[in-house]
Amino acid sequence: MRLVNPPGRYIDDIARNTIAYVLAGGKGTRLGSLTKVRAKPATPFGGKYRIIDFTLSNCMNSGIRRVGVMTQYNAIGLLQHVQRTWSHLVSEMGEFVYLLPAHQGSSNGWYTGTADAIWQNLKMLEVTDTEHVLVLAGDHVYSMDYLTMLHDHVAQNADVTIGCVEVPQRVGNQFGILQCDEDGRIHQFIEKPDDPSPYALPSGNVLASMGIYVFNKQMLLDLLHADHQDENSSHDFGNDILPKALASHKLIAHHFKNCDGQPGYWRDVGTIEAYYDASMDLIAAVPKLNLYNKHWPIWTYQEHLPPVKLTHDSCGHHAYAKDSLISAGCVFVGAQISRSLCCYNVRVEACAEVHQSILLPDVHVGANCVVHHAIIDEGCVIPDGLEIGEDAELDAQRFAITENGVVVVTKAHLAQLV
Ligand code: ADQ
Ligand code: ADP
Repeated sequence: MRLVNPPGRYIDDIARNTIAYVLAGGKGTRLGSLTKVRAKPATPFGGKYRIIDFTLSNCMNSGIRRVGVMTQYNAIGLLQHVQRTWSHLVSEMGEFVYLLPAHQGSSNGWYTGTADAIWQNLKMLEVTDTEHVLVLAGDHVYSMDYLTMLHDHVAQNADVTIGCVEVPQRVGNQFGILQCDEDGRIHQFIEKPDDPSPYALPSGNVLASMGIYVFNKQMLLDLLHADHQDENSSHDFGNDILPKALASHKLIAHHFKNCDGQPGYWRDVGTIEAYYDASMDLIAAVPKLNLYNKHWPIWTYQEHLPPVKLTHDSCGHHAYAKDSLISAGCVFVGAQISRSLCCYNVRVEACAEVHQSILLPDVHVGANCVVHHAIIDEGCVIPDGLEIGEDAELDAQRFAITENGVVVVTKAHLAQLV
């Protein structure tokens, strides 16, 4: 794998003098059964990727090749994936992706909050020649050129720049909400307000922090130092560092836009519903997130797998797939797949129907099954004839089901079926 920067791009001095910290240690409890066995950033997404691939690919494509990834809960799969994907970086050229698991930082403990995760890994800042620090999250799905944000930060002479997008008021309580003047200077930062309505923009939306920040190095050190002294702090950027920094520092909002000036596509896939919706967004004829953009590749690691195969069953039923994303190694035998996303190595047997569903890697759907409006977790074997997504009451007893009726099926659920 050779990393190339998009044509006409070069790694400029600002990118070269930036290091990125990727926060990948949250518990991910809102993703429910999907994150019981793996860290949220390691959750498969988009067929062949894992969620963290988006942030790390954005770094590499933006020319930021010095990255630390802070991990803690259920980290084994995440560590393995990041290691496999980025082991080829050229350390002689100062490129690296360091894995920074909790318990190995300066205090030997858990990361108590996002700011504490960085505090415990300041060594990475000390040993590198750095002007700017980019703080990112490992659980967002988007393609973003961080260099635009860095240039904005420098041009505005900001101390801290916060990436932001407009979101509807109804989801405003899940985000840090910003209020700023026409020049983008932030006057208020309210972390996850119960009622976001007072902060509504003329569009009716609210301006949400994407949880990604550019800091001037010294500013970050000062802020973290002050935070560390504060016994009442939860050591979190959204709750502590940013609201406090407002009084004494210049905080600027950077609106995430595509190169055509339109609002960029960004999703925090922190809940099952957001994960399901973002996956379904990919299936659209013209998806808002373009995985096929050769100038902005999403890098990942995947084992070598055979091509997708659609074949008829012994009774002559043909297999078909429409409006779907199908990954390598999948085999469909006389089965029908529609509006679905199949990760690698999925097998669907005779006369089974899969509709509006996400099948994670290595799923096996038995003959005559119906899978509708569901997420089937990695490695699940659905026994012949089982119907999922047809009877909400029954599904709620056997599996997990969201408010919007997305059924989540894990190996643990299947083991309990008699
Ligand atoms: P949340 O996403 O709710 O809000 P948080 O749970 O702190 O914030 O997670 C931010 C990132 O840090 C995630 O990638 C998570 O995995 C990671 N993380 C959490 N705790 C960690 C720890 N102890 N050690 C290492 N990593 C950890 C934040 C901001 C909001 C903003 C949203 C946007 O606080 O203001 O609107 O992100 O999604
Ligand atoms: P639209 O219907 O305006 O094209 P999208 O398909 O982009 O909206 O997104 C679906 C819904 O999710 C919209 O209501 C959109 O405003 C909202 N949304 C956009 N960004 C986010 C986000 N980051 N997190 C949660 N919801 C979002």
